[in-house]
Amino acid sequence: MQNINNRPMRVAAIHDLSGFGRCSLSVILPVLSVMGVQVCPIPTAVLSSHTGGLGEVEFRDLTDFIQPTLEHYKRLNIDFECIYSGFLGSEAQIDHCLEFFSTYKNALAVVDPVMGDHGKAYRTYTKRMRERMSELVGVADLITPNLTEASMLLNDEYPTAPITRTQAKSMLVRLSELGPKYVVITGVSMATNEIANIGYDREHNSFWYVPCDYVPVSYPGTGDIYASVLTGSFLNGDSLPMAMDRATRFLEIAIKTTFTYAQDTRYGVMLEKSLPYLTQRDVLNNYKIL
Ligand code: PXL
Repeated sequence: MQNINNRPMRVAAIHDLSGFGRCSLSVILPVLSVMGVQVCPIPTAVLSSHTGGLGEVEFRDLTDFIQPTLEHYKRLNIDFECIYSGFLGSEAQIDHCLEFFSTYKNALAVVDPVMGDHGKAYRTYTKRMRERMSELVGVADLITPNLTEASMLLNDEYPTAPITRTQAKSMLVRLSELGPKYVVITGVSMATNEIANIGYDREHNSFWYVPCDYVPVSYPGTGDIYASVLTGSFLNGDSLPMAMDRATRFLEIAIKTTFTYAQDTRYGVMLEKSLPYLTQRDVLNNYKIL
């Protein structure tokens, strides 16, 4: 997709680069590229692997890289259609992301508030960082927390039981009240016995529900892939439910494909086998009204 500037849409992606385990920039780059979007990666840290159970990880913090990178881009006078932040390695990085968002005010501000999963915070996330994440969420147009992160942002107890439509809508609206006009919560166990991704578009006051096939395993990086497909889809002109549907269907393909190979789940999803799906511009309609 070309925009009015006669070039592909351009995204500044402020995330970590984890070498092994298929998450963060390692998956964000191929996903957005194959969707026809240019990614300018701004690594917040370099790690030998993700932190999800692969032992002692080599970690180099790159906090002092972000702000000078922004200064360079300002000197170059380049524009971005989207600023997209994710896993952050230190509290100061939140300030640097805020600077990025305020510099490119017209860009779509996507914040994936990567903080935890399965009801628990990631070990690199301090209490203070979790608190400050709400400031970043406050300037976002679109956020994509999983249920753990949504509960943390709202200071709610993590719901251990499936949630009702009313509870789901309440969480979406309260998250939107923090700032973002589009909210998507991923991996929600619903009282209907389905796992679904749910969304809210404040401007149109519409609530969306996209059920997913249940697979009895969980892989790291799937949140990064989901948020990236959603962002790419949005930049390509899809509506919120269409983008949610595209991201959900892609994750289903990637997860099911990987599951058939019975690989160690810590190695992430076999993106290499699934990426061709994203070159299609199918019209999807598996979304429902929540
Ligand atoms: O996918 C989220 C993520 C990103 N970056 C790092 C991680 C994780 C999840 O474990 O460890 C370094």
